[in-house]
Amino acid sequence: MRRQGPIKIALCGEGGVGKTSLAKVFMGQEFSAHEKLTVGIHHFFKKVEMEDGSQVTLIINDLGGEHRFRFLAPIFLRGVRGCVFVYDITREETFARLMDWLDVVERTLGDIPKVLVGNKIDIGELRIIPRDVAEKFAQDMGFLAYVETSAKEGINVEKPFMILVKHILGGGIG
Ligand SMILES: Nc1nc2c(ncn2[C@@H]2O[C@H](COP(=O)(O)OP(=O)(O)OP(=O)(O)O)[C@@H](O)[C@H]2O)c(=O)[nH]1
Ligand SMILES: [Mg+2]
Repeated sequence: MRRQGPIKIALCGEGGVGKTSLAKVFMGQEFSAHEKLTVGIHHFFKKVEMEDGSQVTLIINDLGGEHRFRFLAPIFLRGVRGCVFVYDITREETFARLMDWLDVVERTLGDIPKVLVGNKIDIGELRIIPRDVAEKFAQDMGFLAYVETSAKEGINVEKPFMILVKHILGGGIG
């Protein structure tokens, strides 16, 4: 089998939605209720094993969601092959502002594989965005999938990353 170089994936979304928490839990680190806001860009590295037994290194780029870091987006997105867009199911504006993130990514990278994530389902009683609304949005905007996650409870944390990698390596098969 052809040797596969590292695959770069970007985490996009507003401040406080749980991007860093998802990345850390995906890395095998413990969830922190006191995760600090990300200043600038962070990189995470993770080796994953595919179904055929081959190993692939993922580089996860994590950008602070606060608007003052947005000028870093072109650097943050350089070489990225797929994007995970995260919003918080309990905060309406984090869903509304997905459009801004889609614009930034599309302007920089064109149409690349993307997965939509609704995080914090462990506090589902505070949910504002109904699941079917997010699913429809994901379909309309050409996302490969919509996944609901909880970094806190470790629910579905690997799934969005694995959907992307499989798609990227399979050249189209999700
Ligand atoms: N209940 C709950 N809280 C979460 C979850 N994921 C993250 N949090 C909390 O939400 C807050 C923000 O999480 P971060 O991972 O720092 O969010 P972020 O998207 O990286 O934020 P920025 O770095 O500012 O862009 C922290 O207090 C986390 O503990 C989750 O699945 N459930
Ligand atoms: Mg962060």
